[in-house]
Amino acid sequence: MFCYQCEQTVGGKGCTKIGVCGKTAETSDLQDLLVYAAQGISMYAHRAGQLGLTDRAVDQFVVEALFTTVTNVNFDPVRLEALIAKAGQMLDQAKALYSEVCQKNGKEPEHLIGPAQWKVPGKRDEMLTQAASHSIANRVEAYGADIAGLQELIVYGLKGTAAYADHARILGIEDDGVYAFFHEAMDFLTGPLASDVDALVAMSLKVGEVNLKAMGLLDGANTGVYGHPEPTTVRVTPVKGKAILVSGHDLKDLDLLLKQTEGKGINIYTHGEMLPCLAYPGLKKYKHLVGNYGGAWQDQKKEFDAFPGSILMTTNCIQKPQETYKARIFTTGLVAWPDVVHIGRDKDFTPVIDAALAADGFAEDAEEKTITIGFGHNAVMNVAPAVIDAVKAGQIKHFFLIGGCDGAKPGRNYFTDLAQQVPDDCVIMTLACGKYRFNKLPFGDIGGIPRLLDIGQCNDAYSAIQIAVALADAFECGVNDLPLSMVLSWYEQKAVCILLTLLHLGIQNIKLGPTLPAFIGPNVLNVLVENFNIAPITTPEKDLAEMLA
Ligand code: FSO
Ligand code: SF4
Repeated sequence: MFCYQCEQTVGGKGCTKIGVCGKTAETSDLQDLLVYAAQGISMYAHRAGQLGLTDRAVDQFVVEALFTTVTNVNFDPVRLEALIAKAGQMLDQAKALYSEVCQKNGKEPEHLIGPAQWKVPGKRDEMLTQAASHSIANRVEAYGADIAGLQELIVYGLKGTAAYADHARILGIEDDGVYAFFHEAMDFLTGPLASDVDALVAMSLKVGEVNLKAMGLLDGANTGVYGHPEPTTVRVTPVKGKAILVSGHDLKDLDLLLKQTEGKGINIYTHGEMLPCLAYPGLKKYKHLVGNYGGAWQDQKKEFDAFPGSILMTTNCIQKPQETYKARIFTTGLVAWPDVVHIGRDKDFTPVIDAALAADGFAEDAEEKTITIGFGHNAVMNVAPAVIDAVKAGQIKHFFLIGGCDGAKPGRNYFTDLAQQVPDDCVIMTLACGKYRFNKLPFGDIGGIPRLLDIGQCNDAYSAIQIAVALADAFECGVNDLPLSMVLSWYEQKAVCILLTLLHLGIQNIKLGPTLPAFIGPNVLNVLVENFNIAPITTPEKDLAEMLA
C-alpha cells in the first residue's frame, strides 16, 4: 500500500504498511483499484456526455466510488470487492453508452487505452495484483513527486466534492454539469496533459470551482428540505434516559432516525459534524433530539465507550470500534467497518433502536451546559447591518475564520490557543469539526453580536464564502481587502476541495496547518506561495501579529 491522502500520514510522507487511520494494506489497495476503475468508466462517460448522452447510474457510481475512498469512510474489504465488481458492470454500461451515442452521431468510437481497458478481476487476489500495478507509489516513481502529487491533489479534491454531491443527491438535488465535470477531470487524469504542471494546476482550480457549485447544491438541498439554520442554544450535556448518538454528516439519516424513534422514549444526540443539525428548523422540531454529546471525531473511542446507548455512523469519521462498543455501533450509507452491522438502503434503523433500548441509557441528568450554534449565511445576513455598523464604528476590528477538520496529532492546540488569543474586538467564524477545540469556551459578544459564530459543517464553507462576499460588497472592496484572515486546519479530502475552492476564488494569505499536505511537492508549494501567498501556521503569537498588522 501507499497512501498519503490525509494529514496524519506516517512521518508526513505516506502510510506503507497500515494506515494510521486503521486502513489495512488490502483495503487501501482495493480503494486504489476502485479509483482506477472509476477513471476507466469516466473515460467513456465523458466522451458520451460530450456527444449528448448520459446515464445517471454511471454518474452516481463514480461519485460513490470516490466518496467511499475518502479517509475514515469504508474500511471493509468485502464491501470494496463488491464495489469493484459493480465497477466492471458500470464500465461496460459506460462503454455501451459511448458506442450508442457514436452510432447515433455517425461517429467512429475512439479506441481508448489505459483504465478504459480495465477488466474486472474475479477474485480478491487478482484485484490486489492489479492494484499493485496502478499504485500511487508507482506514479510517484514514474512522474516525480510534483506531477504525481498534483494528480493526487485533483483526485483528493474530487473525493471531497463527491462527498458533497452525494449528500445533495440523497436530498434529491443533482446537477448534470457537476456530474459531467467528475468525468471530465477523471478522464483528464488518464490523458497526455496529466503530466503537464500548468494543466494540472488549472484543473485543480477547476475542481475548486465545481466544488463551490457542489457545496451550493448541498446548501440548497439542506436548507430547502430542513429550512435555514437559525441561532439556537443547544444542550451539550446528557439528560436522563435511553440514548442514540448520531455521527457523520448526513441530515437525512438523522431525520429518518428521528421519525423512527418518535414516542419510543429514546433521546437522540448529535455527535461531531452532526452538531449543526440542531439548528435546522426541520430537525430541531423533534423534542427527542435533545442535544450534542462529545467532541471531535478523534475522541470517539473514549466517548463512545462511555456513551450508554447505541451509535450510528452516517459518514466519516469512523475509527476502529473498540470491543466495548462494537455491538452497539452501526454504520449506514458508504461508511463501513468489518463485522459492524450495516444498515442498508432501506434505512430500517430497528437494530440501532433495539440496541439503544437494551443499553442502560443515562441514569441522571448531567448539569445543564449550553452553546449557541446556527450562524449559517441566512442568519448572519439577518444581522449583517449590525455587523457592518459595528465595523464602521470601530467596535469590530477584524474577522477570523478559524475552521476546518480536527485530528489527533499534537500541534493542533495551536487552533485553541489562537482562538483564545484573538483580541476582544474581533469576531471568530468557525466551521467543521476543528471547532471542538474551542467552541465551549466563553467568547462573549460585541454589542450583542456573538464573538464566536458557528457556521456549521465543513460544507458550510459555502456559507462562510457567502458571508465574506456580502461583507466585501458592503464595504465595496474585494474579499482579500477585508479585515478577514483565514486559518484553516485540514485533515482529509473534504478540506482539500474547500481549499481548492478558496484558491479558485483568488483568496490570498490563507494559513494552513497543522502541517502541509505530503502530496504537495516542493515545486507545487512554490506555485501556491507565489500565486496565493499560502503559508503554514507558525505560532499563534506570530501569526496573529502578522494577520492584525
Ligand atoms: Fe471533520 Fe471527519 Fe467534516 Fe471531515 S468529522 S474530518 S473535513 O470528515 O468532513 O470536518
Ligand atoms: Fe494513512 Fe491517511 Fe491514507 Fe489512512 S487515509 S492510510 S492515515 S494517509
